[in-house]
Amino acid sequence: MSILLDNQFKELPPDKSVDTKSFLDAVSHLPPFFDCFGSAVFYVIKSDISGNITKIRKVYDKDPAKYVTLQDIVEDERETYGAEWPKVGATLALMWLKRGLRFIQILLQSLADGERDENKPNSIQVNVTKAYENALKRYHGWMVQKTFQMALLAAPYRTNFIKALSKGEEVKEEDCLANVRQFLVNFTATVDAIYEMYTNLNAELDYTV
Ligand code: 03F
Repeated sequence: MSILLDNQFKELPPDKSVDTKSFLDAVSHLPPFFDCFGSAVFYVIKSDISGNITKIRKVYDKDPAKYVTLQDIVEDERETYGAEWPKVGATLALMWLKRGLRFIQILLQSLADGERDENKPNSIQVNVTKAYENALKRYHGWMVQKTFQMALLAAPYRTNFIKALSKGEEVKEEDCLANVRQFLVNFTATVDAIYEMYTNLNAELDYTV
């Protein structure tokens, strides 16, 4: 079965609030996926994503009844931290986590849409670069952009990447891409909702690391 469909994100309610527990359960299936890439640079990315999930879960676990939605956490931290907010706590962790999720979303969407470099049809570099430029590049200084260049060179081939998404089974590319499209429905809606929340609460920051 597809690793994606085994770990689908939940459909959002009409008010587009994101249930904290379901969200944390769904995103926690992403980091183990990085182990199958093999290059050390993915360890850095995996740690960053896992670290942010842990930071949000820590806050949630303090009082699950109080923090039912992600917005409950962000609004509570706005009260608690005053002038330090939003560059603090789970608010900051989710700010960065959502950028990584946007990266993954754009990458998968681009693959599902069949975008490819005709000269290198088995490379996903064009898809990865598109995702990076849209989701992350503006937040990265020179050093981190170099790290990206390294990760880009270590990017798996399309066929291997698609195999990994299907847990290593031999599946037809078209079947796997159909699963990707299915996964993207709730995943995209969730990522969009988090971005919208950051805009509405004025919680977005624009500094580079
Ligand atoms: C800031 C920053 N985090 C951190 O400094 C940088 C980390 C390394 C980023 C390296 C560039 C990665 C580019 C991706 C290339 C991938 C090639 C893919 C090939 C397939 C923040 O960190 C902290 O997070 C925050 O807690 C802290 O407090 O200022 C704050 C303080 O700093 C980032 O820029 C976030 C990086 C997220 C990268 C996500 C990349 C995902 C890559 C691959 C996805 C593969 C698809 C998986 C599909 C799985 C389906 C099951």
